[in-house]
Order: sequence, then structure tokens, then C-alpha cells
Amino acid sequence: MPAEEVFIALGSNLGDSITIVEEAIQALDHINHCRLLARSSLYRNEAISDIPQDDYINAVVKVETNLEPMALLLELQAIEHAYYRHRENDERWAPRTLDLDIILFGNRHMNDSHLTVPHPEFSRRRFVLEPMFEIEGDRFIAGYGSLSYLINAAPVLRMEKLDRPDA
Ligand code: A4P
Ligand code: MG
Repeated sequence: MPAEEVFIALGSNLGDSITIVEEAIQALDHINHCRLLARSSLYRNEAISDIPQDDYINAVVKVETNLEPMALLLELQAIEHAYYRHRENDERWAPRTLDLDIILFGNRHMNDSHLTVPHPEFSRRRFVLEPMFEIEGDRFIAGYGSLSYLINAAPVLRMEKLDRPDA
């Protein structure tokens, strides 16, 4: 199948989150049939959660892949597990060492028990939209609108863009 562009969001708020997210970006580049095209800076963001929890380190990457969505999801879950992701409890949105979410997969729309694409929450999450804007500029996303429109409509979040170590 032809390569498709995929956006993946990374998040961590347990452990050495900056190192975990940086290493996870490298790990994404090493998935077979997957190539890193662009990455955002890291951002420190207030947690969106019902329970108080530490700030998240978030980033977004753009990759090119020949993998089918489910195959990519399995690769992402293997990387999550390599970071000993554990839940302190079963609550939704509990702190986690590494969370990898597929945001967009080409122009595909899918919704089954394993995978919903586009990610159902991305259009309201500044911690995803701002890093996407950094990579893509004011891109138009079919069915949603431009990134600047979505950013302006999203709930305000305390966010801090961190300096790039390689910048
Ligand atoms: N799944 C379905 N669609 C997808 C997709 N597009 N990408 C399924 C990845 N996985 C997808 O995921 C549970 C199941 O979702 C997977 O087995 C997969 O088959 P999970 O990562 O174990 O669960 P989760 O992440 O705890 O739940 P959920 O509802 O996906 O939470 P979110 O949306 O990931 O939100 N605040 C800040 N500031 N930054 C954050 O990164 N993250 C969350 C978690 C909450 N608040 C946050 C942040
Ligand atoms: Mg998730």
C-alpha cells in the first residue's frame, strides 16, 4: 500500500517524562516501515483530568508509514510497554509513564473497538493542536477546520513550550 502520513501524540506525566518522550520519539523512528518526517518541541501542560495530577510532557510527531493502522497501533503499544507503563488505578486519564495516541491516519476515518481515527478528543486539546501547528503551520483538517480555528476554539490550558535540546 502507498505510504500515508500519520500524526502521533505523545504524553507522559510519571517518571522522567522529558527523557521518556524524547526516547519514544527515537523509538517511533525505528519502527519498521515507519519514518519520522517531523517532530514538535516538547510542551509542559496542565493535565486535563478529573483527578489532580502532575503536569504532562506532550509532543506530536508526523511519520510516514506503509503499515495498516492496527499494525501501527500494536507497534505503539509495544513502545508503551517498554516504558513499563502502569496504572496506579483503573481510572480513566490516570497518570501514565507513556501514552501514544494516533491522531490522524492519512484521511482515514475508522471507529472500531480498538481504534478510533481521527482521535475523538484531538480537536479540543491544545496540547495536541499547538504542537501540530508548530510542525504543520495553519493546516486545514478536513471535517474539522484549520488548526488556528481549532486552537482558538479549544479550552484554555496552561502550556509552556520547552527549548529544543538540539535547537
Ligand atoms: N484506541 C482507540 N483509538 C485510539 C487511537 N486513535 N490511538 C484504543 C491510540 N489508541 C486508541 O488506550 C485505550 C485503548 O484506546 C487502546 O487499547 C486502543 O485500542 P489507552 O492509551 O490505554 O487509554 P487512555 O489513554 O488512558 O485513555 P484515553 O481515553 O485514550 O485517554 P487519552 O485520550 O489518551 O487521554 N492532559 C494533558 N495535558 N496531556 C495529556 O497527554 N492525556 C490524557 C489521556 C488525559 N489528560 C491529559 C493527557
Ligand atoms: Mg491513549
